[in-house]
Amino acid sequence: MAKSDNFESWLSAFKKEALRKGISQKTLDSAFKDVRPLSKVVELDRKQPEGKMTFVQYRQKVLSDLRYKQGRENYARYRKVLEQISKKYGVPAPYIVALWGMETSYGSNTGGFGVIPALTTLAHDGRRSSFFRGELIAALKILDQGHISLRDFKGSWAGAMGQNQFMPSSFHAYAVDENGDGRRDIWTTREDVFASTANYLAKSGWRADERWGRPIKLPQKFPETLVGLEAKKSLKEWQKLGVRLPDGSDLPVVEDMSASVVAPDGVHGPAFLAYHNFRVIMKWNRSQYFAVSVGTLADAIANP
Ligand SMILES: [Ca+2]
Repeated sequence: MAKSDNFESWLSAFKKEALRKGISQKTLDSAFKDVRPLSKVVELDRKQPEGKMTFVQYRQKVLSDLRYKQGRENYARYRKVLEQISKKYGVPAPYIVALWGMETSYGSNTGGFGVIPALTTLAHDGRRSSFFRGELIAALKILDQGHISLRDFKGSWAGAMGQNQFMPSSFHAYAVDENGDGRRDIWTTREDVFASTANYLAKSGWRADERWGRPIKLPQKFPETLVGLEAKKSLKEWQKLGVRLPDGSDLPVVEDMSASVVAPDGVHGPAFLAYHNFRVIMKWNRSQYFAVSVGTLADAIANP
């Protein structure tokens, strides 16, 4: 294939760019020693599951009993440090734990691909090369700054790294050195993992005194046109339109709060009020399935 024939020339041009952007020669020499495109990564990139799963199927898969159980256990185990971080960043601890659980099953499944080979493959491959080229530069900067050794620089096939699966650009924007050892270590230092997640949410506009949303019951014949993040109304208006809590009782009266109605499988499936923080979770991952699941898991962790 022409693609692999020209890999060496692609790489040498890329290295020149990286040098110009301030990456050290030493880092480039070690990071690209023996790096070749990984066919497994190209294969996985071509085969990403599309959104064919319903929300109910997705939820069943990602919110297993085990995930709930481990969420509560981990919340109890790390409660002290979680509450300190929660206070400092203004993000309730159960959301930090829920994102940790959703991303890597509480740190147990962080991905075994070398970040540099994986991102090199995707930057060279062409499908989304300019995005991954930027991520590869950002990844090299992480090595240059000494946050992690090359040997331990692991992530998903698409370059999402550590226990909260930050892309390298998110790492630079949001990762923090919470334990003060000079390294932002989202791979093995729990304080850094938790604080980096909290910082991401805080910087994305999290409102400390609001929840993500809540499950609701829609009235018969609720119009589809009112479903979705575009339609924003006060809780009072939703109440007037017949929206109720799941047990049929009235919505809470909070004067200045607006919400949207989210119903990922349509008006006859599960429905939710989505508050401002729902949109913040969607900055982390632009999927309503994901955001509802994070909120649901956080609620379950907070109220066992
Ligand atoms: Ca640290």
